[in-house]
Amino acid sequence: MHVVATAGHVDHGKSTLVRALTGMEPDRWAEERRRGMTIDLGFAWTTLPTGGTIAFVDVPGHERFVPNMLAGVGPVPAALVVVAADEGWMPQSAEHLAALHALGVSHGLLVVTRADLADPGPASAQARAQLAATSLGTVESVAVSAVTGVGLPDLRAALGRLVGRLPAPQADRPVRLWIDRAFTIRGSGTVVTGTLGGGRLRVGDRLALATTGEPVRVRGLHRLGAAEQQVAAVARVAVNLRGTPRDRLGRGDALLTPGEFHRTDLLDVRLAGDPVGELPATLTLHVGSAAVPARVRPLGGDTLRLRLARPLPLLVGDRALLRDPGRHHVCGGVTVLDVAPPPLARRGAAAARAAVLTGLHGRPDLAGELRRRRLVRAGELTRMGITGDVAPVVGDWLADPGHWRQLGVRLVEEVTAWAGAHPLEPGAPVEALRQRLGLPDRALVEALVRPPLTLRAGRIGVGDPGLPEPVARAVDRVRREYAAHPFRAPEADRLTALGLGPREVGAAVRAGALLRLAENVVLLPDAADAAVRVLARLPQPFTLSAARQALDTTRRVAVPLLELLDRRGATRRLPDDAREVVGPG
Ligand SMILES: Nc1nc2c(ncn2[C@@H]2O[C@H](COP(=O)(O)OP(=O)(O)OP(=O)(O)O)[C@@H](O)[C@H]2O)c(=O)[nH]1
Ligand SMILES: [Mg+2]
Repeated sequence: MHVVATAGHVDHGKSTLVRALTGMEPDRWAEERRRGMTIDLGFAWTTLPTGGTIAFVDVPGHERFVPNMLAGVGPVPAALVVVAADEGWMPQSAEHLAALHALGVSHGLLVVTRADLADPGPASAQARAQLAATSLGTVESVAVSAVTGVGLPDLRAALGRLVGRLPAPQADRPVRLWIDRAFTIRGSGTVVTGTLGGGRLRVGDRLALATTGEPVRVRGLHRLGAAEQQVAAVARVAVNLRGTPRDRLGRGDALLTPGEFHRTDLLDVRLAGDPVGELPATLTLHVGSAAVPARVRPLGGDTLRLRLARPLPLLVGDRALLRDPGRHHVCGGVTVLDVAPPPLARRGAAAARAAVLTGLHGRPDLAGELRRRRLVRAGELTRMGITGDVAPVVGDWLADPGHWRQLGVRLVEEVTAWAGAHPLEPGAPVEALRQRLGLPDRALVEALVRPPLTLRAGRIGVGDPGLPEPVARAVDRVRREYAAHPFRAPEADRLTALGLGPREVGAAVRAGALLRLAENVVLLPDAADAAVRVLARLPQPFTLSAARQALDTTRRVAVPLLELLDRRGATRRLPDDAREVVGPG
């Protein structure tokens, strides 16, 4: 299916033309038929001689209803520009064309209607000249009369050629369905309609509302009035939502594939149109079917920062337009450059930002985005419409290669500085390094570790982070001195004499080089297993005194050592305070 919108001045015969082509009534409201004027969007469809289906979004021409017109045109890639032979080019012909141009619509036809009332030649020439200067460029033109039927077969053939030129739909993309109508059907509940430009909808899908983020569930789908299990882009579609009250949504909201879009109320854009310095402070941004008040801040050149009255699910490269509703004036077309721009706090920040934006063109540029953001989650970029093939540094973190190398160098510096300041600690804690480097995730710090850095137990050191060198030497001396009496703990002053003050003892214990039994009571770490072997040779159960003698040590050591072995489950304390070694069986 293809979707084409009408455009043109009030009363120039848009709805009559759609009716003649489709046999369907685009003016749905009684008031529209009574007044002979379209107020809101209308929808109708037909089969082309080529076999394809074409759906029309029929828009109102009256100047009061331009916002409705924009909601219909926003998500549609092609337009039928309608001009009446007997009236020629008129103000809303111009405003509608300005809107199509601002949105970058590049596919269309010129239809000169009411050709039975006047020679279509002059109106056609006039309109073609206007179109030629816009994104539509040179288009086919057809003169028709809905009264006599003249030109309608030619128009059908031209429509076949037009839709043949439209870009192929991308059905594998996430869904962003801009809602253009919302209503209630008794017995079914809330129904929304829209032009599905990309992606695929299925009954049962879970989607999210763009405005509030709240989840919704697809209960039923209609395409061209018929129920379907799934609908792929491009299509006009009606979606019945399960359990979502009608007042939760409306035109300008969107149904989104959950988690796939970044919603933003702050964006940087390029404006093609009026000089940015002369814009009013508040304008309306039209994108998709949405119309949202926007505070306008010129940055420099043709770039602006927009602060929206409510967040929208926008992608880099989206086309939108800015309009001044008071003056009935399309200020220009907007290309979204950045949907997550940095704050402009410092003086001169706006000018600096404008300089950055000069290099942006709204085409997703992953390498450039990484250069500017330096470190960002891949999912975050995808949600902004920026995809590409770059391997993450860890998890889904993407890094600018230059920045990543520099972080690696800084990490070595920080670890070295830490080792200087804390010579007895086995390396710097990852969390402390994360803070020093200002990184958002510890996994990034760990991913930066490469020789000569080593990571062990949540700390990063240079070389072996286990045991600081002076402590290792002192522990060695203890080992030599106590080899013959492995259960005799050195007294505090003996430890000090061996170079093990309280801080060094702490470092050795943390590194597992000494076993602490109690304050100032340390043994070598293998002493515990050795003790179990000695105790196992005693008649079971044994007393504290028997253990002390067998281990050739004092109560000062024996009491906490046995308690440690109890805790480890190597020995068991009996009710009469005797113990037994817990056998391997
Ligand atoms: N004679 C003649 N009258 C036409 C033709 N097409 C439309 N009309 C008449 O022109 C008037 C306006 O037609 P519409 O189709 O309502 O015009 P429109 O462009 O949809 O108007 P809006 O929706 O209000 O912008 C109606 O009275 C139509 O009958 C035509 O080809 N020949
Ligand atoms: Mg109409």
